[in-house]
Order: sequence, then structure tokens, then C-alpha cells
Amino acid sequence: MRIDVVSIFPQLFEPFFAESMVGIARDQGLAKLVAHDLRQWTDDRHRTVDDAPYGGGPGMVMKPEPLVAAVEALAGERGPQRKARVVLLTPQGRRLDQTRLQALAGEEHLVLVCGRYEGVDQRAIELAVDEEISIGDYVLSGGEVPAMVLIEGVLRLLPGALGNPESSEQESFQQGLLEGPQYTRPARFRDRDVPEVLRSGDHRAIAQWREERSKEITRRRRPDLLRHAEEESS
Ligand code: JD8
Repeated sequence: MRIDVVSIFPQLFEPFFAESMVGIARDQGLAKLVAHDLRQWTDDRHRTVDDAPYGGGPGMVMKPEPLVAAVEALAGERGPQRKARVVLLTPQGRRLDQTRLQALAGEEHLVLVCGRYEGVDQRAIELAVDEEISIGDYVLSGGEVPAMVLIEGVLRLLPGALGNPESSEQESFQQGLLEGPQYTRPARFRDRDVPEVLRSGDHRAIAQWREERSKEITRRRRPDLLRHAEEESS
């Protein structure tokens, strides 16, 4: 998979692309990741990417010309012949979830557009963007962190990626539920013991205990997830 990012802060992505699971996916050749500076597609002396909003109001809006030029250079014109999927990260977008990540992980080429300021000129969105996505109902200052969230979520789903279970029955069983508590050594820490069952060696009992804890924490903290999980398994 190839992922191009368009941003006025492309340097934010370099350490993210270099480290951890994302860095390993890149090193393994699972993904080609490139962050582009939107100002590359300006042609004025000041490399201007923003302008005042028509109708007045606070802040600035991202100009359409550099953004559309960037997206068309990376993805081609919008339409049926376009090979890439162009995603704008924006609070107005559809909320990102695991189902959407799975669909995006099936794409050959993603172009992620990161807004800043008060947002993006509507005509640029209509002309160049295939899909608008939000990562959740809270306010950030731009699309860069949302793009990183999307990239990490997508890359770990690629076959051969770290954290992608080849054929994990456990993960498919626990689909859509929260994980229960986890423990590592030492067996006793500050007078607190690891639950006996986890040290018993009884794999059936361990699996059952984990299933119970998983359902319990999901019911207590995210009953909405439990309803979805029941629909999936029925
Ligand atoms: C892109 C500009 C900030 C948004 C005024 C200043 C996504 N889940 C999410 N929360 N926030 C964003 C997001 C915020 C952005 C931009 C994404 C570009 N801003 C603006 C409108 C109100 N602030 C996001 N995905």
C-alpha cells in the first residue's frame, strides 16, 4: 500500500513514520509512506496556503488552488479513473471506526489531506476529495494527528504487519469487545497477586476467565459495544 499525506507540517510525520509498528511496516516494504509539504504547490513569493473567509468571521481558510493542485498531482482528477482514495480529515467527516479502517486497508493508494486553520474551502473538497473522515467528537487544531491515527489503524491490518494476527481465534472471538486485565511478572507486586487461574496452566479455564472479564468490563464501561458484538455474532 502507498500512503501520501498532504500537510503544512510534513515534518510532524517523519518520526511517526520511522518508529514503532509503523516504522517496521515501512521497513518491511508493506507500505510506502510519504508526507508532502502543501507549500510545494504554491506559486507566490510567500507560499500562501490560506486566506480570509468570505462572509467574515475569525481565522483563515485553506485556499483551494494549492490543495487541489497537490491532490491532483498525487491522485489524479476526481472520478472513476482515479486509482487512489483521497481522504480529508475533518470534524465534518464520518466517524472513523474499525469497519472503515478495514475498508481503507483494502485500498492500493491513499492520499490523506490534513487541514489547518478554520478548515478547507468547500470547492476544493468537492473537486478533489473522495471521502471526509473524523476521528471523534472532540476538537483538535488540524488533521495531522487524525491522519496518524488513521495510518496506524490501517497499517496494523495489512497482512504481515506487527499485531496482525495471522489466524487468531482469540481476536476473532473477542471482536468488538474490550480486553480484560493483563498481567506479567512478578507474580506478587506490592502485596497484589496475579489471579490464580492465569498461573494454573489450565488453558480452558484461562480462556473462560478471559471471556468473562472481557464481557464484564465491556458491559460496565461500553455497553454500546456489547450490543454491536451481539448483532455480529447472531
Ligand atoms: C482538521 C482545522 C481545527 C476545526 C475550528 C480550529 C478530525 N476529530 C477531529 N477533531 N478535530 C479535527 C480537525 C480539526 C481541524 C482540522 C481536523 C483543520 N481544524 C478547526 C473546526 C473548528 N478549529 C478532527 N479529523
